[in-house]
Amino acid sequence: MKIYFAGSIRGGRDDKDLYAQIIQKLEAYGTVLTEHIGDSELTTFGEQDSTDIDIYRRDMNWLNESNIVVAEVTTPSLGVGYEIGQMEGKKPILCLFREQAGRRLSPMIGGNANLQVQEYKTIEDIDNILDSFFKKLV
Ligand code: 6K6
Repeated sequence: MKIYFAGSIRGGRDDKDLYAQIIQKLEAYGTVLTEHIGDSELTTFGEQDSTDIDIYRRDMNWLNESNIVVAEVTTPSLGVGYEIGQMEGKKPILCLFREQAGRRLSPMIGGNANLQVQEYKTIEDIDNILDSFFKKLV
């Protein structure tokens, strides 16, 4: 099982530690192609030695070769929205949104019946969400 984990980079890195925790949980279900998204060293400026063209090509290849996409969508990110849109209807997509005062999910994600959107409050809630998502796949 190849898993593409999507999370905000240039959209803001406030949730980077949370991404790392989700990636760790996802590793119980398969290979996460995008482990770097949880890297605490990475800032909104991103990798110094890759060009944007290289990053786009590499990520699109990984997206196409993945079996499923899991996106953490609490921090709004153009890149994450684009990745979800590109894979919509092609493979199962789980979107995780953390309930927080003052944050509302875009209707293009929250109102989209092609996506599985799950709201959660704490990292502990993720275990059950992943469990039922992966059970439904088989
Ligand atoms: C790596 C880590 C931090 O910065 C980098 C270099 N930049 C990127 N590397 C890999 N994937 C990227 C990078 N920038 C964006 N992406 C892809 O877009 C990821 O797959 C994320 O899911 C998504 C984030 O988009 P933005 O718009 O928040 O950057």
